[in-house]
Amino acid sequence: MKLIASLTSPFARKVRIVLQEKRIECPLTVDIPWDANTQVPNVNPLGKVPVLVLDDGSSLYDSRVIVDYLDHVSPVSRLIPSDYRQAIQVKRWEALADGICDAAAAIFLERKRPARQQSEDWINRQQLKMARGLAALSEDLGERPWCNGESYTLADIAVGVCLGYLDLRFADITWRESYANLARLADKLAQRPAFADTVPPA
Ligand SMILES: N[C@@H](CCC(=O)N[C@@H](CS)C(=O)NCC(=O)O)C(=O)O
Repeated sequence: MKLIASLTSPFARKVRIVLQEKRIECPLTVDIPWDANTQVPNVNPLGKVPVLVLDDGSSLYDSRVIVDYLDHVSPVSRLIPSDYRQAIQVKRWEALADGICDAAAAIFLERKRPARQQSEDWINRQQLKMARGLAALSEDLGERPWCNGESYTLADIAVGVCLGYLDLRFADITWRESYANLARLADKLAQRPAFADTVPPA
């Protein structure tokens, strides 16, 4: 098994954290899907990372499928509850956090285009998704210690990775000032070796 990922992708970081939390050994191949010589389309027709290449040569994508797979192949540190309703709640948190990352990545890419090709309407639309998404994360977390239930789950990983991606790409978004509860969660998660070891390079 090997993971193909870029070091800045929040989706790939989510998978890398899950691998570490579950003590699954898996070599990492760094491949940036925007590079001219990328090999990613050979293993994922969508040309996106992360991709998990299994021992039989088949590939798994996207990150949500991969983390689901990893949580089921090893019983160590279950990150998705076995109860179906609880599992769906965790997956909903993940969908929200990933969706904020999608909007953030869309803005990041749009801003890399030549100025005259950029659409402010498009950027505004993505900014609204991010703003509403952050407000929903904070509202749903409330004063509880973890996103779902009484323990650390994939929901916390997805939210922590999302907040880390905002810090990487949007230092001007002062989410810590607006949402003290998210800041508390992020600080707690940052103490975990799996988070500390996967901080994206600046
Ligand atoms: N829903 C996907 C999103 C993956 C994704 O957007 N990855 C980005 C890097 S952060 C990528 O590979 N982009 C290349 C492209 O869109 O062509 C997942 O969860 O894995």
